[in-house]
Amino acid sequence: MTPVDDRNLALELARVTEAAAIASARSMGQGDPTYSDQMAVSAMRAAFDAMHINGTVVIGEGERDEAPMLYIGEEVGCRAPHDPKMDIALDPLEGTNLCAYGRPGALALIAMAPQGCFLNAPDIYMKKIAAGPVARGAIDLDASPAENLHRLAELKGVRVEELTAMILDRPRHEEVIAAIRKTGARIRLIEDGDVDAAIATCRPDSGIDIMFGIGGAPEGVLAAAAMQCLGGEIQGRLMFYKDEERQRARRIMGDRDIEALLTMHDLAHGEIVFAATGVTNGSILKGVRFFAGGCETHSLVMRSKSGTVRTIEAMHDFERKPAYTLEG
Ligand code: VTB
Ligand code: MG
Ligand code: MG
Repeated sequence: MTPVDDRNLALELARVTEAAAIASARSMGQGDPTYSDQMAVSAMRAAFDAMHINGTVVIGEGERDEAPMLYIGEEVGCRAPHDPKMDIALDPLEGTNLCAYGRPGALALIAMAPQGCFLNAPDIYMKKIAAGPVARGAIDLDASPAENLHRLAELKGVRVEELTAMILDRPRHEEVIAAIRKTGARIRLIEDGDVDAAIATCRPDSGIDIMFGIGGAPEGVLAAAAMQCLGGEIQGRLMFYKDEERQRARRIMGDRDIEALLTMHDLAHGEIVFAATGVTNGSILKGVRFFAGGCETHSLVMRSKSGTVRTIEAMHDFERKPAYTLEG
């Protein structure tokens, strides 16, 4: 892929996340997560058709027999003979409940890289830790929350009490939360959306310093792709609660040690392009805002090679873009 292609593709990718965000944002607050997800998936699927890539979904909506669109292994894009072969990790609506109940942090997400750059992660849980650029090489999934927080405070030149950790509000996190509280660090508990949380650790204006906890493994790959562009660090380890999950991991991960600590490089590497569009207001991006005849979207577009991080505020005109309307 030439550098020019790569750069253009990054912008094209934002058009695809915008389409998914606009479609799902219309369902905000309807209380129907499945419907919100369907809106995002079908809009994203349709928008891919215009992209000049030979894409293969590697992190997607599920196995072929359980997901009608954007399933793992599905080929997307124009797929002309000269179009670049790309692997795609996506989550058309990360935080379906957030969108369905109008809560902050829902995103439409896509990462793209040359073949073989994303971990084929099964759709199970992953324990994760993530922090921004100053923490590169300094956080450790196997160390205690206290140790990680003290290291980070030192690197940031602040007191531990001045750090903010973001973590999914789940009973499974009771112990970690107690350990963080003991250090005096501040906590923001979230209902869903740990990709948003991981990205937030890399954005100085988010007020979030570190993310802990167990969330989805596919979301771990997406977060790693984003963090390769942003310069932060994430580590993960697959969590197995059932034997069937181990078997599934072995099947899709081949020779890899399924219990091993997964570095950011293991999760995602190579020349990654990443795009995210806010569906509901979040810690990094504003959500979709509708007005007469159109809407406004906020997206993040970035490439790991250049490290350029663009925020794109776009105005969409429904008259000239009927695909974005309820009728289209
Ligand atoms: C995780 C997290 C996501 O759902 O997958 C979580 O990574 C699932 O955890 O951001 P539960 O089964 O406890 O809900 C999200 O929060 C939303 O997709
Ligand atoms: Mg999803
Ligand atoms: Mg998700």
